[in-house]
Amino acid sequence: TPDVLTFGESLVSLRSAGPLATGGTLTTHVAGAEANVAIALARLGHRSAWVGRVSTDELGEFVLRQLRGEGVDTGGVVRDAERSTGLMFLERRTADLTRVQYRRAGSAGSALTVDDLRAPLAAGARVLHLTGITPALSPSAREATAWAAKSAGIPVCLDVNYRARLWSRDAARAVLAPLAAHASIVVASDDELDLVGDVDTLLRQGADAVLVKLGAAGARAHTRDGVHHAGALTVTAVDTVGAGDAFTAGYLSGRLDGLDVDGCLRRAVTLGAFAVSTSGDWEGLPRRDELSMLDNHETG
Ligand code: KDG
Repeated sequence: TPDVLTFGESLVSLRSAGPLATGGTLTTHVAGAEANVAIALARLGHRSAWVGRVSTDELGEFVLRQLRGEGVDTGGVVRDAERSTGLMFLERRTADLTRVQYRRAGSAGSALTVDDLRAPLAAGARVLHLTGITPALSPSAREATAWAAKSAGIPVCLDVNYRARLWSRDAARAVLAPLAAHASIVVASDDELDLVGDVDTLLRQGADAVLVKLGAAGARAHTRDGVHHAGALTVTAVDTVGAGDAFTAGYLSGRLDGLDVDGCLRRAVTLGAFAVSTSGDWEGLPRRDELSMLDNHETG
């Protein structure tokens, strides 16, 4: 059984080196917040499994090959012959600013159902990781996410991951706050916290840790024993996409290794630093023997 089971939508990400409107070469990548977490964990030597729907064509094959190539278990993936794999265009607009467009409405990934998750959940894992992106994709994906959070029977990690292009803050709040009540670990950036309620309520509802990402100021972990803080490592930011996923994977990795909260936070900000200082959602993430590469970078 995997250490971490996660599910959601994986997309084919087409990246341009400059503004999309001026054309040029696109490079092909796999994206998706949950896939990013699964890959980050596998790089560190943990067993991770990703479940979701992908098309039966070459794009679906590409997603699966990439995940498998990174050592992610894809045994539970459903091939959907009716629908196409969702696309994401990512343009580099300025040296350190990227912009995203989706072509994912009606995609295979958005057609996820409760039935897709039954067997993988029954097989078990140490942690179930889910994000607030999946319930924004369709009514059936929303139902699947709520069902999984409720019936997991294992600790649940929820990364809020609010995506303004998918739904409004009010719509997100109505779905994500009840979801967070089932989570042992809640991850949010400071501007997302109001979508899942306040820290005290989350801790009272049973969360062990509420992680608040503060960007260049690092991150805080609120626990029943108090507040812990870790500064961000000072690195040159080239691409922040995927940094939150790397952060979450770092924290989960620390938990799986039995580290204390400070150790988990330290690993989380380290993975975040790898993600922002390399290009791609996950391509630049470290293997376990590379974790100490940034140790001489100061925390800000
Ligand atoms: O966290 C990075 C993700 O935003 C990206 O990989 C695509 O999952 C994605 C999404 O829905 O935005």
